[in-house]
Amino acid sequence: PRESGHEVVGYVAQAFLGLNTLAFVRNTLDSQYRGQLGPAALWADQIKYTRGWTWSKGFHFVDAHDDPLGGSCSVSDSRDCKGNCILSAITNYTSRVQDTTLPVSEQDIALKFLIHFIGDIGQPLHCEAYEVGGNSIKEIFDGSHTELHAIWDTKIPDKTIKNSFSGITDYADSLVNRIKSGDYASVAASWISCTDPSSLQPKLIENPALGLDSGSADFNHMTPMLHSERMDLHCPLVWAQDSNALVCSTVFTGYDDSDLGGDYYNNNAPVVDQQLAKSGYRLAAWLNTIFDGTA
Ligand code: DCM
Ligand code: DCM
Ligand code: ZN
Repeated sequence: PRESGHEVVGYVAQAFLGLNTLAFVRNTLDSQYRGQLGPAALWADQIKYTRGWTWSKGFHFVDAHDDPLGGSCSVSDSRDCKGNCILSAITNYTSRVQDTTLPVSEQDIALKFLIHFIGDIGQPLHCEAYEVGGNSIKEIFDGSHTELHAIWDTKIPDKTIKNSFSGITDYADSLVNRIKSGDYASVAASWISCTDPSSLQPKLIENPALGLDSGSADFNHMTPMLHSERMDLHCPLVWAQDSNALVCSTVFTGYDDSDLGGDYYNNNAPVVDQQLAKSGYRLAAWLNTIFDGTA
């Protein structure tokens, strides 16, 4: 299924791109996307089960081994990101997107991964190990059988769009307005308080596994790529901790056997609005810091 949330994040970010960032996006992003981060945000899900790309599946989340039902939420890179996860993936693609020694096609891949992962890291259940990030928790939402993870990824944003907006871009526009001059205006600066990708760069290592292009026969045989202790995971870790805290404060609060399309939706739709707005604003600030030298 199409992931409207990812597209929303891309469209929100688009509204805040600086001139040099926009020029980079237009010159680098696959021409089919016409310079639009929204549609390009879907690419990482579209390819992840296809031949040659399955190594990227584990980059979409970090399995935080905390205890949300016991009321204790936390993310630790040493405990939860052994090998690879969304933290090391964001760090790695942050380096690659700005590595001009790489072919443009590789910078394009890095950009498309970043657009997607900065969306995923804002989803609380992408920063939680419990029940495979909620994928194993069966639920009913508006009469349909689904899982808690999918409710957060898809059902809640889709219902919001259906209830209140004419479509994905209309929803994104409303979030942009809330950031610029609405209820998010006073908090948006705090969403991007960790936005210095340059601090990551010097610590990055060459990455033979991800240097391969998608036509390479070795693509399915990647050696574990990154060692988190050799990288500065700082901002991605801060973002994951921010999302993971919501697992304790709201995802498993007021959650029962009833249809989650009712009170649970009403309680959590504002959280999803905020996380999509936040991820879009962060994505723009992250790219602007790289390509415009200012958030
Ligand atoms: N997905 C896809 N193509 C597939 C399988 C799944 O696009 N062959 C999408 C649908 C899921 C989504 O991946 O809802 C989950 O990805 P994530 O939440 O990491 O964005
Ligand atoms: N996912 C997650 N945590 C995991 C495993 C998967 O957050 N431990 C996410 C990735 C996709 C969705 O759940 O968004 C479905 O995963 P998959 O397509 O790998 O079944
Ligand atoms: Zn994903």
